[in-house]
Amino acid sequence: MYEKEVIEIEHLIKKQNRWRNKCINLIASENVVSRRVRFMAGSDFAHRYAEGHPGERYYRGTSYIDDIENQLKTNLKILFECDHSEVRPISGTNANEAFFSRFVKPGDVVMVNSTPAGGHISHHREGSLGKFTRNIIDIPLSEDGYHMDVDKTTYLIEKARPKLIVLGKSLFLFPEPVTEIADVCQKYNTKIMFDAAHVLGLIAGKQFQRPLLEGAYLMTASTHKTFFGSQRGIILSNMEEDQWRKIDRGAFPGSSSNHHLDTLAQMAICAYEFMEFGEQYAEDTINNAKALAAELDRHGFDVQGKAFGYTETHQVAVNVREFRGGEKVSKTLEINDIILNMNMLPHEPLKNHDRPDGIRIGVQEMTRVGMGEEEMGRIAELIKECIKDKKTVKEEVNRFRSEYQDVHYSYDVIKQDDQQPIILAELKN
Ligand code: DSN
Repeated sequence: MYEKEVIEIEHLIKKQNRWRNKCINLIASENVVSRRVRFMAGSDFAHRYAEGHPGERYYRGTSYIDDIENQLKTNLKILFECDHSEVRPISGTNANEAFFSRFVKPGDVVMVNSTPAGGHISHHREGSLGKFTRNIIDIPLSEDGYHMDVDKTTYLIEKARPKLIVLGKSLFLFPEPVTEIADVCQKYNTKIMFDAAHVLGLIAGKQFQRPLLEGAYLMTASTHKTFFGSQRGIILSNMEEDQWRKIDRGAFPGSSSNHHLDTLAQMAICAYEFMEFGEQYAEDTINNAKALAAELDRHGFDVQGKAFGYTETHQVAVNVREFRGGEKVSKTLEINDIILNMNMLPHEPLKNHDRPDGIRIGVQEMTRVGMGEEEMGRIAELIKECIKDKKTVKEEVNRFRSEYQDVHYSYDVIKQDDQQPIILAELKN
């Protein structure tokens, strides 16, 4: 009865595959997985359950996922130089909730980055954190808006004695001063949580700060922005065993039951890819972001963070108010197959959230498909032609992107005998 509808959905999936493969994809929270990882999607694990930990499951039939999950946990501990890794949350928000639910009690004071300052929705009153306490206060910022004001924050920690301070954010240009606040936090027993969703790959690639070595109590993250995917969440820490056991219960049974074994198995491959190729990838990604920022500045755009070298991450933020704001600019770019998102900037009031001044650009996906600094120059030119010169650049965007179809920093280049040709044919549809 519904076969026509099923066929229509299949068409939509294929259209999406074809479309985003022709686009310049600049959403800072996305990335692509290698073909080898993509080919593993839809394995038998997609049908299975494995609640609990490897070797102590509530279900039978889990020996292979036990082996895979153990390898992933071990490799994450190596990559992030830590004692504990929790891989069962199925998203970054799910990882945050696993922690908040076991650590934050009603009335506890928690300090966070505000939404305009880039704080993630799960850190806020309306998001996950708000389910556990309403006493949420914003971290004071320095005048430029992209850095913490360490003196004011120290003062607030002394006065408000927060139980937790949440660092790391979604508009994330520069490192957080974990080392600078570690002593005062220790003095008042304020734990530092670092949400590394955006910068996980930059940390693993050793091109960014190392929060767990600098004094963070734990690090949460999603796994698919600057890390190689698949789409999941993790928690990493060096905390004491008895504390970790509580967080562990927050992940299961607290915030998930089955933990989506299909993407877990994919993630185990992604971790190996990152161990081999991640350092170079992280370095190239940051260099590309800096190059794109400088070129956009040269074309006259109001690129944020200029006094600090624009960015130390995969992101570039631009104030496009003079072009009728982020909503208008991101729509115009989308019509031309350049995909990015509008974003509030730190100077804006919350009420601007659906018509913000800014756009946020992430270069991590285009870096993974092989683009370098020269290509960043071309992307800046295309954005300028589209927004400042009001030209249609869609055809040129598609032509340009057609030259970057392979996923680099991966084992895709190694032929898998009978399998590889099938993958290539499938993805070209
Ligand atoms: N809100 C996402 C972003 O930064 O785009 C992260 O969950």
